[in-house]
Amino acid sequence: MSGKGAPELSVRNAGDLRVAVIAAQWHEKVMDGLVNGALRALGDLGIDEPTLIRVPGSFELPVAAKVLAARGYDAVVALGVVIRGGTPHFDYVCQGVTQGLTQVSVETGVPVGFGVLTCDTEEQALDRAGIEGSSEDKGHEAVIAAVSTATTLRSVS
Ligand code: DLZ
Repeated sequence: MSGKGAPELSVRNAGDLRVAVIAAQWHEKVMDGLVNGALRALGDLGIDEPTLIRVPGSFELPVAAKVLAARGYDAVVALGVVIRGGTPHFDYVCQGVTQGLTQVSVETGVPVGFGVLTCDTEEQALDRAGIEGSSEDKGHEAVIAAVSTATTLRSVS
């Protein structure tokens, strides 16, 4: 994880988990970085056959997350990029996806990794996309957070 105060998470015994990654399609270069970071994290954890589906935009992430959570996945990871434009649309999409994913996670009990970048500029998004020159790798982080939560919850059941 990165950012001031972020923990170093070590995830064990995750290889048998069923994990789904849902990725929006706006802002292709940033999304390619987020998806690659997420798949790399899953591979490192021994989760070799994750499900990857694409939805049109970030606003569609919550409904897809809800359907996959209901189908028995142990963790879901939502990836998207929303970049501020000249209208309030940015705020509505950000609010919808954030509240929607929170609701899915809490209502289903399935951890949902929040890999949605909400940025003022494309440069900010690229800096978090886990590509060459980026300082952060938010797709990777979202996987680690969701899978870590899933293994922790399983260990206390
Ligand atoms: C409409 C829209 C706009 C303006 N910007 C973005 C964006 O920056 N990132 C993103 O993931 N999606 C965007 N969308 C599309 C919405 O998420 C959604 O797909 C459409 O409103 C159709 O429901």
